[in-house]
Amino acid sequence: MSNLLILGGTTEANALAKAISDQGIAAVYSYAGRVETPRPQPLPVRIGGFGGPDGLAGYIQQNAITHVVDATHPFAAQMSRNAITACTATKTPLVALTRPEWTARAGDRWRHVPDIAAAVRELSGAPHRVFLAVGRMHLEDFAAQPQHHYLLRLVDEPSALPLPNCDVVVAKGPFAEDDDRALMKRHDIELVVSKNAGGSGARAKLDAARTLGIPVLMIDRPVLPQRTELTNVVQALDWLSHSGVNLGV
Ligand code: 3Y8
Ligand code: NAP
Repeated sequence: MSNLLILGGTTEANALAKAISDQGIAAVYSYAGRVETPRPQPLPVRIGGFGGPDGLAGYIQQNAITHVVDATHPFAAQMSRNAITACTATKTPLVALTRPEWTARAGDRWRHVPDIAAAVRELSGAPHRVFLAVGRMHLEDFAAQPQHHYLLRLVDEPSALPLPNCDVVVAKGPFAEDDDRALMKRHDIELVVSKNAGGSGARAKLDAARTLGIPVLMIDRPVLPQRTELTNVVQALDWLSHSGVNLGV
């Protein structure tokens, strides 16, 4: 009898959860608990860390988890590393459901940096109006460059902000290009800072930047250990079926 653990928090994880639920397969959807009201799921949900790789291994054993699908975000590197460690230790089949990196197209004005620290260094120099669309967790890093006027987009209303000169938009994606274009024009944005998240939910700002001729500082993904990676739900269902999961219909 199979019992899946989906490490979630992305558009792809949500699409997989619906497919798994529709197939009547036993599964649990896991959130870290980063935001106040995470999207409801058609599966049982658990919220919160596992307590490192050993905690995850214990969870797998105590809950008779038979397969793990790591459908977390490409920047959720620690969770992905822990999943590899725990699934190796417990001999549990693991697959990653991720999305291809975004690549620049004609008209894009991208400058790549290897990580968030390098993006912060790139922001030294004269003040600009910067759309800092990388969420909340790394805002403190950008306090090293307080000279800019920042537009921040956050999932929840912030309690305190480490940046003296900023406007805040509270919004949860997926986002649309027209809305992001209007937002960037309204705030007279001169530079966009973005993670190379991939997928459709966060790319609106890049399409808007191209249309408006605004440069983008693109933060490359953290490097992860080797694992099987799939990029759509059909592939994930096929992998599950070949890993012994009886797909209902
Ligand atoms: C808690 C669970 C769906 C899935 C929604 C995707 C798309 C919209 C775009 C911008 C970029 C950012 C951020 C972003 C997007 C999807 C997807 C995606 C980027 C939710 C969610 C959780 C989180 C956590 C949150 C982080 C933050 C990052 C905001 C749910 C809404 C910036 C990533 O306040 C915080 O602590 C926020 C933390 C991790 C990155 C950061 O460093 O702050 N995501 N986002 C998950 C958990 O608890 O396990 O409510 O649905 C999910 C989604 N956010 O179709 O509904 O799949 O990528 N999420 C980035 O790309 O840089 C916003 O504003 O342009
Ligand atoms: P992270 O830095 O890789 O993980 C840090 C710790 O958070 C993990 O070691 C684990 O704690 C816990 N954790 C992370 N994801 C979890 C999950 N799905 N279920 C249970 N525990 C989880 O992760 P992150 O970047 O903070 O991402 C957190 C969540 O937000 C993930 O669900 C991710 O998919 C989603 N998300 C992240 C981004 C982003 O930009 N980072 C963007 C969109 C969505 P323990 O060690 O205690 O087990």
